[in-house]
Amino acid sequence: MTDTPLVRLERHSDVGVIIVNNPPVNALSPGVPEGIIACLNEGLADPAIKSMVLIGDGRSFIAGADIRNFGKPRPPVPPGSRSHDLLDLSTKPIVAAIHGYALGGGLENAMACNYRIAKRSAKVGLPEVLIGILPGGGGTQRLPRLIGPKAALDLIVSGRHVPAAEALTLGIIDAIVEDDQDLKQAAIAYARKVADTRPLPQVSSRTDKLEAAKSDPGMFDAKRREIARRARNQKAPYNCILAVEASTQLPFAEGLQRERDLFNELENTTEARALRYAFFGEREANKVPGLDASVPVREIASAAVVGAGTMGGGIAMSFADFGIPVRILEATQEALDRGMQRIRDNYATSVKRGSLAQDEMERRLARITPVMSYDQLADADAVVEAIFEQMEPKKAVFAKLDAVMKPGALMLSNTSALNIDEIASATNRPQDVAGAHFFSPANVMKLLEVVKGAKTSPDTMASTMAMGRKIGKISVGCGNCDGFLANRSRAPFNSEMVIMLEEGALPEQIDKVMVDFGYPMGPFAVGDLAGLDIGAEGRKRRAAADPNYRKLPIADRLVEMGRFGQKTGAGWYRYEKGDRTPHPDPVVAQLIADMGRELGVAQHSFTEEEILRRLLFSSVNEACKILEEGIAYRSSDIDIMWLHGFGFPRYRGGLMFWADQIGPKAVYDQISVWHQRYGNRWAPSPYLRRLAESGTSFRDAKPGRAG
Ligand code: 3H9
Repeated sequence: MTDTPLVRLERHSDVGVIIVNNPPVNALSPGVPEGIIACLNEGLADPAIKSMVLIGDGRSFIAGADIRNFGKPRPPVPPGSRSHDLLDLSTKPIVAAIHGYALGGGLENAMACNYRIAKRSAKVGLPEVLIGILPGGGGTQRLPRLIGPKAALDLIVSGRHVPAAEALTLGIIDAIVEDDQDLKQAAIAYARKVADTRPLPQVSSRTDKLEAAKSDPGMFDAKRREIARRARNQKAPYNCILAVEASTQLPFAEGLQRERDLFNELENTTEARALRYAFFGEREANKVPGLDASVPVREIASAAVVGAGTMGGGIAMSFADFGIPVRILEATQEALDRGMQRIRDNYATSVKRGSLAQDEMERRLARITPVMSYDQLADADAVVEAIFEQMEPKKAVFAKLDAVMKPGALMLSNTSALNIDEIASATNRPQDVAGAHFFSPANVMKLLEVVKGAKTSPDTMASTMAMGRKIGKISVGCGNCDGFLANRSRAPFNSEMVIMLEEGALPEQIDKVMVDFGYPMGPFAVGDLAGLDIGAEGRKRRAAADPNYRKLPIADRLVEMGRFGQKTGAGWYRYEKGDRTPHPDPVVAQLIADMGRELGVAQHSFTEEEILRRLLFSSVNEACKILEEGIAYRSSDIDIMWLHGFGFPRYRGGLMFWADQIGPKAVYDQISVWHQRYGNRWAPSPYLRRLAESGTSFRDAKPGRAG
């Protein structure tokens, strides 16, 4: 018997069923490929077994290689002896039976089988590029043979998950099993049906689909051009293209070797390490210290939103998009109508773009009920306040909600900066109050910052985190302070970009550095998109609260001039009517030069590195203060917020991962120099100093004063 706890062979008379059992997702951890090979050999050696099935226990087929093992030394596996090589050589037919996910190495093993069947709800894909590598188990050579190089290129370079129905059309799978049918029984029946088929269909020996590449030799260069902007600074997408290209040029065995070489170039790049870190950081963010599985999570089956502005509307759409009925409240009929119209327009745009079907739009809209009285919100399981960012009106809303909401309702504020404890003080149930900070546009952006007030109960926190996940968000928890984790860590960046203008930099120069770094847009262009008047409000509030607050006179002057950004046709840039392209504006250049003189600031020229570091180090320093205060639970939470809230390039891991590549000591030394030169705003955080002295990375540092 070759059974191990990870893989076992079951005999169903003449069919051998190889079952992988490595919860939670049947990753190919050490022992799993070996177990598959052992069971395969046992099945081949047993004359009673005529055909075989490869299937997964639990919720998935096989979700791929065990990502935790990348970047660590592994014993070399000689060519030709991996599980996919041996499945490929089987003399008895093997049927891969897929449910849940067949991803990466999972699909690669399935493609080495002779047949593939999948449940209708299953998904398949080769998502390796999303963790900075390429399919290294034959996927780049088998998929082009199975579905043609062009379709394979599309799947491997995007890494997208393909639903079973599309997989059938493409030819990745041979049949679909309906979800109410028993997959194992269906696979056994299939295996019995094909038991005598010879020659066995073998993907590796197919060449018919490769012909397509001969008639379209330009497809690889076209793909390189297509991804040029999106994949800038990255290597994995280009190696994926080279590997698929090799499948059209080399015999199968040589193609496998080329795939291996291209894979080896990637495994330890900073890009791959950053993407693996982001993958695990997203899952780690779910875990709030002190909240374990014993904390009860309240079921959110209905929701309410107060305020039908841009944020409120987007939040209502987030609930409706995930099947949760939601009421949305406004004070006047006119505001309510305007809000509902904006929601309708947003959905209509998606329909026009082809990303949403008309009937689905109608279903989602039907889940959103406009109301004008607080009583109509009373029975919702969760309510999110999303009115404008001022304390007193927010407290008034919470007092009204306190009077009507049913006991146990989650009472959430979408504030991006205001004190949750003060908001909660307007109610008699501060234990039910938490921050639920959505990012704009709320129905699109994945981040939900969940803020714990002093009195927020563990189950309110756990339930709000779970609510976020239920509506497709990445929930990240944090403590309460002005700006919380996201906006507080970002604020110094926002100041520094304008302060550099006082010293002679131009918005377009700074934007270019950040776009080259990997941001989709430069920070000044983003400011114009969001509206410059919003930042001006926040600055007024901070200046009133803090006498040492560093003012930003250039930004304030711009707002005084009525330049609010795209919506007024001018901001940091000028805009042609009906066009969102930012054009550098001589009026702004003149304003910057005049203000620099007026303020008496010495002018100098900037290197790209100085711009990048001035912006990001200022935020790293603030993030260290946040970690020291225990507002952030771990440094990777800051990174996940920057990835999903601020467009930080994922392949750089996030603010703190990026800073770790430079090293806390080098960051500290530079900040100390700027502290001398620019004064207090650059005072280095003691936490950062301790890391620099002890040689501890941000990643390994513990939050809190001991960090
Ligand atoms: C590859 O295959 C390379 C090959 O070409 C061969 C090269 C030689 N490894 O996401 P969830 C953990 S590269 C290790 O919350 P869901 C995850 O961390 C791989 N761990 O569930 C979490 O742990 P915890 C290509 C993994 O239902 C738990 O499982 N494959 C792996 O929302 C549950 O995960 C991929 O890139 C893994 N491969 O989503 C697929 N996968 O509970 C990566 C998951 O401790 N995985 N875990 O936090 C996914 O995309 C999603 O996990 C999946 C399920 C869609 C499968």
